[in-house]
Amino acid sequence: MPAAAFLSRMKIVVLTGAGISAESGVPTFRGSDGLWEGHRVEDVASPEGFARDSQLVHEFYNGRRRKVQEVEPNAAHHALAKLGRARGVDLTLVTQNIDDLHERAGSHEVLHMHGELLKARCKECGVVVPCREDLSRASICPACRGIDCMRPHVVWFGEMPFGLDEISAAISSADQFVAIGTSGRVYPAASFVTWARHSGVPTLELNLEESAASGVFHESRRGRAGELVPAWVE
Ligand code: BV8
Repeated sequence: MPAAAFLSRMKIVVLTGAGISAESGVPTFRGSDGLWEGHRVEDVASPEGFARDSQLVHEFYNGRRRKVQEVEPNAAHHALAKLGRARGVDLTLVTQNIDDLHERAGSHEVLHMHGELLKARCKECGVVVPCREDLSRASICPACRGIDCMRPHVVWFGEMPFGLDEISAAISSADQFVAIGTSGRVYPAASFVTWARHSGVPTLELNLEESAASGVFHESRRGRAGELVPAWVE
């Protein structure tokens, strides 16, 4: 193999879910009753729910936005930031999470396929702005000056996730696909391991419990992300 090939970087795609932020104190979604912090998904994480009662939805996200600003990244976030800086690695970090803990641990170019809690978007003009405060019906768009038109910049059920083409291209040409802290219940993220297998890419799952996708992975390790991820990165 030509010398340059030995110098080529290993292409790794990592998908993270709520489990990687659990040890930071951010609640996961796996309520056995299928509720999200006591709310039906349809009521707080869908365009229909927002159209029905935007104040309820704002309050749901305002509480999560305040919480996320009180917590810190954990060892798993820091280990992935270290992996992203490793000379021999070309890391594509995709997250289902809407918190900013990967960035605060030092990761760059994080692909938030379900959007970002600390950003807001105008329904009328589409502008996306940083958002660390509570949103409400009274929120005014700083660009078009519209009222009651700001929404959380997150992907609700029935909405198209961000970056799917980029994610698909990265997975199909990866040397390894790794999922961390995800139950494999939400699509299309839950399909990524299948996309990887169809491309002959080795797959690894790091998760506290068996997930809906565990059987699809070549290898599945059980444990807390705060232990498994630093050990894997080492
Ligand atoms: C779309 C942002 C298409 C908002 C989120 C029927 C069958 C199949 C699919 C569907 C269907 N009906 C509808 C669909 C599609 C739907 C879907 O998948 N529904 C599910 C419920 C069946 N998907 C969509 O609607 C998506 N869009 O399909 O669009 C389309 C096509 C054309 C045109 C237009 C559209 C959009 C989905 C995005 C929804 N938004 N988030 C917000 O956060 O408020 S989803 C949200 O929930 C998260 O982002 C995440 O994706 C998901 C939760 O999953 P996890 O992250 O895995 O978290 P969870 O709590 O479930 O699991 C945590 C895991 O960690 C557990 O396994 C646990 O054991 C582990 N863990 C816990 N602690 C630790 C740990 N692991 C390690 N260490 C620890 N310490």
